[in-house]
Amino acid sequence: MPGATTSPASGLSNLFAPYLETVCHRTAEALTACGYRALVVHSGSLLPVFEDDRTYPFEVNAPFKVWTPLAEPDCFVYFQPGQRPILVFSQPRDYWYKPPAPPEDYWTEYFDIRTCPDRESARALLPPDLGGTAYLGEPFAELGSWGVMAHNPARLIRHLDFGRAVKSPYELTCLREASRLGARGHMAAQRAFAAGESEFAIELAFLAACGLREQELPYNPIIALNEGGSVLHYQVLEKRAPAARHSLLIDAGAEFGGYASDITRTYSAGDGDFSALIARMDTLQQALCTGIRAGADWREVHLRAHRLTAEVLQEAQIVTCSADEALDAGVTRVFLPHGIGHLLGLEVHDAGGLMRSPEGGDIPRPEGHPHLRLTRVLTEGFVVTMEPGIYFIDPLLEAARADQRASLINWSRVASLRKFGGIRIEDDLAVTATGCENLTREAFRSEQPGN
Ligand SMILES: [Mn+2]
Repeated sequence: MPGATTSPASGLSNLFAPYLETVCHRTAEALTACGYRALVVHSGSLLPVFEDDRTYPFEVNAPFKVWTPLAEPDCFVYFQPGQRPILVFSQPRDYWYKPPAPPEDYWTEYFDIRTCPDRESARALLPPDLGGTAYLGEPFAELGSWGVMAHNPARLIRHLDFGRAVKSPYELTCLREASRLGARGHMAAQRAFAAGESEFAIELAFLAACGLREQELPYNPIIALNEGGSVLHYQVLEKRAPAARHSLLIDAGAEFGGYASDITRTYSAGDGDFSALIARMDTLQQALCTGIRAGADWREVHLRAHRLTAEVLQEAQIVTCSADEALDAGVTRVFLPHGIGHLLGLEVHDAGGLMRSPEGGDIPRPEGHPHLRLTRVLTEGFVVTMEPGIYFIDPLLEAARADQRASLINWSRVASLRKFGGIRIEDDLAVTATGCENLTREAFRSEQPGN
């Protein structure tokens, strides 16, 4: 994979075989349960820009990445239970662009690979009768004549997505590598911040250290100096460094084998008071990580995060009341308006976080917490993020100031902290029977110079 100078590819082949077996087994069960004979998955098409001869950057979709880390447009995976999966590989005959070479990697020996020059000719390389076949992917013009049974059937997608939450040893290896690449990027970003660079220059430092281009990242990095940190998905990437430097909030991850890391760190430019608050949030984050193991109910983890946040708000004199009062009055939600974490995998916010079972039904979010993306009880093999935060968000503060919460908030303290934007500390955790493996902290340790 690009930039993976310590690529674990040699070990991946041995891990990929049992992983693919699991995928085949899971898919066979889902097909049977939903009444299909086979599955065809499309990697996606290049999307042209209106009135131009260019296309938008290609993004391969997750259902395709389940089968192969190949990130090329107009490829198809066909799977019929009991048979070797077919990969139809699209290699355009083109002299404007360099056609991709047929894949030769740790995963290719497990597929029957057939090469075609374009999407139209892909059909002839698939079985003639697709009558009992479900199609997954963005529909395209010729698909109507392919004779598939169903396009993106919701029940089947649900069955497949539910199983994706549990990661195999192969997937964990990819996630560890994505974490290492991400940690390298974060360490370079921290140095760029210390050197007084702009948000844009910090992003360039991150990309260079990961060895990835922007479109290869699992999500657009959030790189916010000063009060920008109060915007949860801040996207500006200011090209000029601000006159005064207070803080950096960087939420950025890397990708390996199609799997994402999702990492956030917050730094103070020197202010001791804000540094102490970051350290306090780090302690809170680690306390939350300590409670993660198979059997933990994520809704309780989220509510516990709010209790601990209330204590920090009280200790840091951001609220004028007790921690209990802050919690009961909903004041913690002013400072922490997002969920405490989510599933992580082929997508940064991975599928299936609310599902009660593959058959149907969602597990409701706790009342008053509409943004929580995960409500399931954790199982061994789940990979989740743990991302507590405290932010000084103007619209939420204004709303609190206009109602009964106003008297519970220390407004002069808030005014002095506003320029720092906020704090978020986010690690990726692989859940085990008795605890969890912190992929992010381990990655930072292993990427430390001298290791
Ligand atoms: Mn996250």
